[in-house]
Amino acid sequence: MIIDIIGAPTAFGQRKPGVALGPDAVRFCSLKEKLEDLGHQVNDLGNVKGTYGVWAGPTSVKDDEGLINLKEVLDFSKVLADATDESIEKGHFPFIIGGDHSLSIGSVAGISKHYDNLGVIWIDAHGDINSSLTSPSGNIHGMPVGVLLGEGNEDLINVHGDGAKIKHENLVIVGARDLDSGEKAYIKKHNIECYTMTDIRQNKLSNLIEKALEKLKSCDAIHLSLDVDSLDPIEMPGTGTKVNGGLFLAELQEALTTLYRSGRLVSADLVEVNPLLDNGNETAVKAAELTEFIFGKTQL
Ligand code: DIR
Ligand code: MN
Ligand code: MN
Ligand code: MN
Repeated sequence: MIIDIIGAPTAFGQRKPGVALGPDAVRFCSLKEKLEDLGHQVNDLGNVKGTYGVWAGPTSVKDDEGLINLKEVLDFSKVLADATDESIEKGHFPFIIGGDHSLSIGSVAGISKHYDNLGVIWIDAHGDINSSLTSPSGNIHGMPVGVLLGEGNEDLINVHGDGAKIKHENLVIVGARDLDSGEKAYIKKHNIECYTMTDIRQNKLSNLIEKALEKLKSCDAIHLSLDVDSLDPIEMPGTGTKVNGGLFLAELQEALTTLYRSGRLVSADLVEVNPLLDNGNETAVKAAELTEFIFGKTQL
């Protein structure tokens, strides 16, 4: 396949400096060469740039609706949506490296334009399914799934085309272990498929990915959104909101192999690598290695 690497160095969805350095850190781990070695053609499109730069200094100022950095997130989302839309238009596989998870508002908006029923597999310690009404923090990186489902701020919902970008039945959340009470209620109310860490420990991750693929069988394409905080902090120390009791690298590699072999993935985000919180460059190196499994690496 033809892979477009799109750096998305935004940090406006949360409050810890450093996550905007994620795209370059992962890229510097010979990412392009690794993917070329798997037989793909790889275009590194560089980093997307919003009007407000990469970092305006941490702020915790909430607007009247309870959101932090709304105009910056909105601006970045629009620019990124144009980039992913163009990549899919060309028949390429956009691989978006973040940056905080608010970037998925834009990345998925651009991709979903091309599909009637885009399926999304969201691998994360968190649900990211808050809205301004339920968010305890005001951080928009905790809201992209909510926005994509059509909840919360209208301007965010309407980025790159009016209305919700995904349907409740086309979403599967994997690895959840730190859901806010409003998120739990929302997931139950809308009967959203959600495999928690307990489910994963009882059933094996790659089997649950098979189940997710079955659940999404009527989708015309699948997008993977991979938050590195889904992995245990022992594996990925360099990320902003670590939660103990997470995935191990080997089981995620196996699950990504299952996903790749389905042949149904058309795009992916890899988010929340924060080099300033890393133990050396461990998280960036492991993120690059994990990416190889998204694109078909086998161990033999
Ligand atoms: C929390 C944390 N649920 C929030 N979310 C994070 O702020 O909405 N998402 N860390 O990745
Ligand atoms: Mn996330
Ligand atoms: Mn997370
Ligand atoms: Mn519904």
